[in-house]
Amino acid sequence: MNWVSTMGITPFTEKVSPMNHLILYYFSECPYCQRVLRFMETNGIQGIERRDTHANPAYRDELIQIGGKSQVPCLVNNGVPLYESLDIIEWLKQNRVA
Ligand SMILES: N[C@@H](CCC(=O)N[C@@H](CS)C(=O)NCC(=O)O)C(=O)O
Repeated sequence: MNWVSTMGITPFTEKVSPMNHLILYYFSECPYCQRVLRFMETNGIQGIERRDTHANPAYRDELIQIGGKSQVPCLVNNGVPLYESLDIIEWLKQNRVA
């Protein structure tokens, strides 16, 4: 237990805690997805599964099931969807220990 966990924030360490199953739905031509992917790359964020909704239409269907729409990027945290690239980046900043 540390200050991060007492605040209910799950830190990104080298590997995201197995408590959090994080999936980023995206497709590579999408500039908003590129924004999120670039942020992840620049900040060395690993441990987020990537599901390309153009390469695999089943992932698109899955995203619609989870979040009600096919918009990407969408970060799904333990089944809870978060849309909007800037909100995703903000969430990543808030939940990451530098
Ligand atoms: N404001 C959103 C825009 C996201 C967006 O417009 N994504 C497009 C792809 S670039 C999209 O998902 N369109 C609907 C679709 O493809 O089903 C963000 O910043 O994430």
